Amino acid sequence: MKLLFVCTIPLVALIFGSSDILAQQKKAKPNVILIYTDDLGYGDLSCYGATKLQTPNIDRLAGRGLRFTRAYTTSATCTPSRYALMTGQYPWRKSGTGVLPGDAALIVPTDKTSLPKVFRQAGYRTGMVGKWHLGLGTAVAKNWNGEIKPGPNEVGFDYSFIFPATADRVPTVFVENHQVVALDPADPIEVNYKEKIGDEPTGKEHPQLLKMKASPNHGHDQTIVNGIGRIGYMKGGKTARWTDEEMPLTFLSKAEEFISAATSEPFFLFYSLTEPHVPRMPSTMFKGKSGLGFRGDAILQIDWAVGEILKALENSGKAANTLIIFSSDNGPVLDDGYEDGAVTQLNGHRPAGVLRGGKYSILEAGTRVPFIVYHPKLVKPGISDALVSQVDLLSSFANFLGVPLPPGDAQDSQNQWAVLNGRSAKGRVSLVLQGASYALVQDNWKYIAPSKGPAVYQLTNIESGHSEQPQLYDLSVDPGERVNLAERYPDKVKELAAALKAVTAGLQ
Ligand code: NG6
Ligand code: CA
Repeated sequence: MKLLFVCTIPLVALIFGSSDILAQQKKAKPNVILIYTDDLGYGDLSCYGATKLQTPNIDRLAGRGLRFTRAYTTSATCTPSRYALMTGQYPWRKSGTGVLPGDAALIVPTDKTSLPKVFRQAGYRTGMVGKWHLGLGTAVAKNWNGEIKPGPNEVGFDYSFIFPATADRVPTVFVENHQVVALDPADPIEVNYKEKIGDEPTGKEHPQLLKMKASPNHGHDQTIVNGIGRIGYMKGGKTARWTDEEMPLTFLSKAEEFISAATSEPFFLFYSLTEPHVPRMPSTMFKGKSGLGFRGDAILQIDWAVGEILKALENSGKAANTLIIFSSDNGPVLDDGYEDGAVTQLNGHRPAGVLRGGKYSILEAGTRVPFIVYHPKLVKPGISDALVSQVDLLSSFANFLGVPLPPGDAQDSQNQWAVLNGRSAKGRVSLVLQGASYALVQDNWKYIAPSKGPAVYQLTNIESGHSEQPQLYDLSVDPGERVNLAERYPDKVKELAAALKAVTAGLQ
């Protein structure tokens, strides 16, 4: 069949002209949108069992698409998970891939394969809108007022509209391609993570100026922007600073523009939402809507944005050939720096669902995340219990699009295309997780390597999973990791510890 296809192309090309054929071939490739949320938990969506809030648009994706129950990010925080997504490499193989400050240099290599480059090589137009958090420029010291590079464009995106780090870190500005948006050259930006610069009030010195209180000891009490204390100090760039309440609309309109600009070429859009990461400051239309505080409101805001993207696809006639992946970069946290009602108005909502732990944790809730794949034709709908990791997206799309990977690149990324499209239920044999410690999931077993540290993180009140004893759980009957079976199955512990060691040899 394949041979026949290959042989017929030149003949048809002779008749219709080869550029038409190429256009035809290009057209058949699906557009791909990766919707990536920030700190959304396994139990935060109604299609994953939440009852205290409803997410009808995401539920619609899940209902018509493939909903995974055992999909993981590589890490329990943002930067490393995103590094793995972009490179196809476990982040702990490279030092300096932990949560980055807002002035960090780019950590993704520009001379290697990346997820957007795979699409680009297959003839796609690639775009990124939203949270970046993988560093910009070649050094911490950089001129925010000139051309800021390398960044997402050098990693493989033809177009980018981002904010540099997290919404709680300075500089609180958007960067479009290489330039800060709406910057007044007469009011240049300076950023400092070591000491206060400029004479603007900080959250620490002037807490009465804050519209949302910073939680004690978290450190979100430095430069105040839009009434919210941030991590880090900045001065200047007054006209360029964002208004948090507008953020979802800004990102959505940039995503919509990117979608509607696509004509003959297929596109890949990395739509990287900031919700429900702190500071949660939803738009007025969502404030108070969930009854669960601003965190719940932010989740409703995500659902709305997903609905708007679906509408944009329908309206532009692109819905029939667009594949959508929806997921999160790490697990949930309630108090991550601000008193925003997430704790006091939780109202019985369970952000982690049945899982134990949360963001930062090596327990399941740190890295097991919602993961939905939808395409009206290519993806067989249903529920998949296959083991998959986000690090696999790179190889899976490379395989699907026929893009060869240079040897040595994307070394941890496995081709799981048949699993992602629902044709196979057999996912990975094993994967490595990074949080408070390291863990190996193999079949239904999870082994957590012994580590030292607090059992519960004091600031966030999250169980870390630290234990000086090995931990072994049977996730098929105990996804909540309640019963440590390590003493009962010492041989299994040995086997999995050795397997983890083999993968992580040379760990940094
Ligand atoms: C932590 C911050 C937290 C959040 C996180 C990054 C403190 C005490 N807490 O260090 O508020 O910004 O980093 O989150 O500084 S992530 O989702 O981008 O990984
Ligand atoms: Ca995150």
